[in-house]
Amino acid sequence: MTDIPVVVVAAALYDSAGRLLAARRSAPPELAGRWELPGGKVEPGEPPERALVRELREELGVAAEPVARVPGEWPLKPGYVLRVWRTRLLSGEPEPLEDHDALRWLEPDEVWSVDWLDQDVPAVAAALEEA
Ligand code: 9L3
Ligand code: MG
Repeated sequence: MTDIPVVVVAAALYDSAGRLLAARRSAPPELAGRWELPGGKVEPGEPPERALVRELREELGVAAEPVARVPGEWPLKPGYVLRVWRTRLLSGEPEPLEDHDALRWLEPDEVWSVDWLDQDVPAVAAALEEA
């Protein structure tokens, strides 16, 4: 057992039109159907921003660049915390390659129209404040 939480990194990913990407989880069953900021776990020794770039390539097939950390940290299941970066899409059109079954680009007035994971609600709100 360790006290050090596993960091889960996620992207507030914006396109050039200023729309925010939401991704619908396909697993695990208790989270499936809910929407999240895409991302995943940092591997041991991996810099978090590199982990974020890797996760977006694996999950969505895109190249993206973290621009700024969103201040704050949000608890997930025990032993896990969520950190978020405002992230810019560099190339590629996101596709749900892994762990998701739908993607949506949200206009600013649509951001609260999807059923975000409870854990992601404060993170999305904080990302919008930084916009
Ligand atoms: N999680 C919550 N919000 C997010 C992300 C990317 C992840 N925006 C939670 C879901 C899982 C855990 O973190 O319980 C690990 O995420 P993943 O590796 O299954 O994406
Ligand atoms: Mg993931």
